[in-house]
Amino acid sequence: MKDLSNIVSHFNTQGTVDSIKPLGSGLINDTYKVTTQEADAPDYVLQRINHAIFQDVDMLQANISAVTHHIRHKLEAAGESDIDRKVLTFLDTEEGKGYWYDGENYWRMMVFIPRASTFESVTPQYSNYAGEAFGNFQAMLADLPEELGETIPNFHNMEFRLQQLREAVAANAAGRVEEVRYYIDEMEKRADEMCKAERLHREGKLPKRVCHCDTKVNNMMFDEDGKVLCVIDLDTVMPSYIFSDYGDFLRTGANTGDEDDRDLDRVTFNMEIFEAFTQGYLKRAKSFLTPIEIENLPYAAALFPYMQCVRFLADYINGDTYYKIQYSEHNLVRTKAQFKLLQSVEEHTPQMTAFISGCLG
Ligand code: GN1
Ligand code: MG
Repeated sequence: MKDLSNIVSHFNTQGTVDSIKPLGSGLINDTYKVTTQEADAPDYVLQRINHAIFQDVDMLQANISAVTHHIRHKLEAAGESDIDRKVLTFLDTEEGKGYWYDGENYWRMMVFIPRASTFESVTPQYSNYAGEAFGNFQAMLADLPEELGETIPNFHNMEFRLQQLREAVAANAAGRVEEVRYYIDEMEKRADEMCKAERLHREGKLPKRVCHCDTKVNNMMFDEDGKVLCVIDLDTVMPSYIFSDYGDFLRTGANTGDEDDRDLDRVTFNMEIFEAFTQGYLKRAKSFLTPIEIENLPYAAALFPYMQCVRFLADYINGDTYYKIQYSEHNLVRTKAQFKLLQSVEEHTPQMTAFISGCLG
């Protein structure tokens, strides 16, 4: 706490720090809530940036700053109220930088959004708002003047993720390959189909747009009435296929179980959530999406459980070097749960396709 207060003291905050406590359940960065004593001073969020993963912190913070300023201007121009709760506000350090380097770690701070909640699962109604919110998010960023960097190169590139899995299998660093052979084979069976986005892009048929790329359901802030205030966790905002945002929300929001559920009977794809989310998303996004993007939304719904399965599996094989884990087979449990979800999504493909056609009619 003493060290953390010292870090906070390098930022231009208001008020006196009262407490600093861990916040949220992210798998990558360490997040804390900084509470201030005075009623008229805001509370803050302090984050230690995972520098092993986000290696170019200048690029990271430049992306986030471009995106948050652009959204703020859009909200102002639209005459929106309550803007401070609808876009994140990052603090500068006393030297005017967006982060503080303490010689070992990189830290940043933002204003804590009051009276807002995050959820690990959502109702159909909330999903509908979430769909609209991601559609809006992409629409607002469509005319971003800055070109964003890839904060994690090839982040949602399926060919690259498969290559990482194959490298992990070849190295077999933790001696776990035989144990997971079934899942490796299941991933390989689908590899060609799942790399479709990369092929379409190479053929000039699929654009990259500014996307959020981590649209887990718990990365959205909801207000007291269940309306989406804003999308948080902006580290991975970068050019990608719209499939990223559409697919990763469904991967988390439409899963009836948990991302790391041990009970696979709980893990299924919830079509009610799918329908509500898709309806909200298309309401906002159909005006700018191309027919190929729309036609491939069911593919996107499968791609993200698949990609996450490949990533968890590779990390398990590597001996758990990327994701935070709580117990030794955690990444294997996650792999199995994502695979079960993928199978459920696959069963629903014809229904998804039919529903999407209906939304366009
Ligand atoms: C990570 O930071 P967090 O927990 O929101 C990961 C995502 C994964 C997710 C799986 C930078 O997100 O890509 O989908 O875990 N972020 C990074 O839960 O790898
Ligand atoms: Mg998060």
